[in-house]
Amino acid sequence: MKQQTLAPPCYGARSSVGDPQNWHDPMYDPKHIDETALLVPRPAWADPTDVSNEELETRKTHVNMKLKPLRDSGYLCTFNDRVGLSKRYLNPKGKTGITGRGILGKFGPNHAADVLVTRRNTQTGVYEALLVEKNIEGESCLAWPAGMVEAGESVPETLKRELLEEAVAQNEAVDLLFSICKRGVVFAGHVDDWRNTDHAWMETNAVHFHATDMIGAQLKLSVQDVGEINRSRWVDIDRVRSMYASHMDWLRILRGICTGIEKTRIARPTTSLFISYATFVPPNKRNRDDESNEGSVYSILRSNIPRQRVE
Ligand code: RP5
Repeated sequence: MKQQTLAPPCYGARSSVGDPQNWHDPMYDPKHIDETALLVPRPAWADPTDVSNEELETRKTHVNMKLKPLRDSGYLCTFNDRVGLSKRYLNPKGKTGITGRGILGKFGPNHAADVLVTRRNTQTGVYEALLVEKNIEGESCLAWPAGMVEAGESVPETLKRELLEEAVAQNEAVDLLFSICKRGVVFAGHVDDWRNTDHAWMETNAVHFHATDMIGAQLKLSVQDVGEINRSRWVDIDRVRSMYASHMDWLRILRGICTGIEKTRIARPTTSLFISYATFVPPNKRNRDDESNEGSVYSILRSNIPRQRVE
């Protein structure tokens, strides 16, 4: 996983993790990194360093695609770290080699929203994803437009704000995209982000919108957030090989979904493009294990984008 092998340069190399789920491993000797604690004055998005578990326990985390209070998640554990035994909320995907928050703002889950827009290129017939080239330490990395859910914001609000900041200009096509092109939640849960630590991790809602031919043609590429994004562009969905954090996993899911859209389009060309995701999930894949996986596309019909606040 990236959260055990990659790290922003300011973290240096991560300590060895061993069995990621064995928090009581006596050999585990993680580094403590809390860059956020050094910021003066403390930014509004950051927890105070002494935030208590009592304060964290009511915050929401994803368990099997559903938001639950941290206190009901089972992530609280007595952790054997270098300063002795302490009770902490721990990264649900296991040890990372780093304690503290790293460069994340909140202890526990840090909530984001990712907007996954696809279209059919009417000239080539190819299915395309609306991606950004994210500036990561001076290098361009392909990613879906995305960002943190800000205080007081709902996930749908974040999705639209981030799409407009990172990928397209506001016009009627954007409003139509959000009002009539929403297909479903492709993923909701923990993200394999290189900033994650044992005590702070990214979670997201990755929501898919498939633009009709007309809306897809009318979306105008534009980047406001030029500090973080080098450019936005439509990319052939079959030609992407690697992406930021867990983004490639969602693109792979959408390849299957676009195949389903194409089959429906050819079979019933005059009907609406709306089809259910379940239509193209192979029945042999729909077993109980898949359904219990966090973020599984197979649970899509049971999930909604949360309108409630995530914290
Ligand atoms: C990832 O970080 C999420 O999937 C999302 O794409 C992104 C949000 O963080 P920022 O890019 O806004 O810092 O984990």
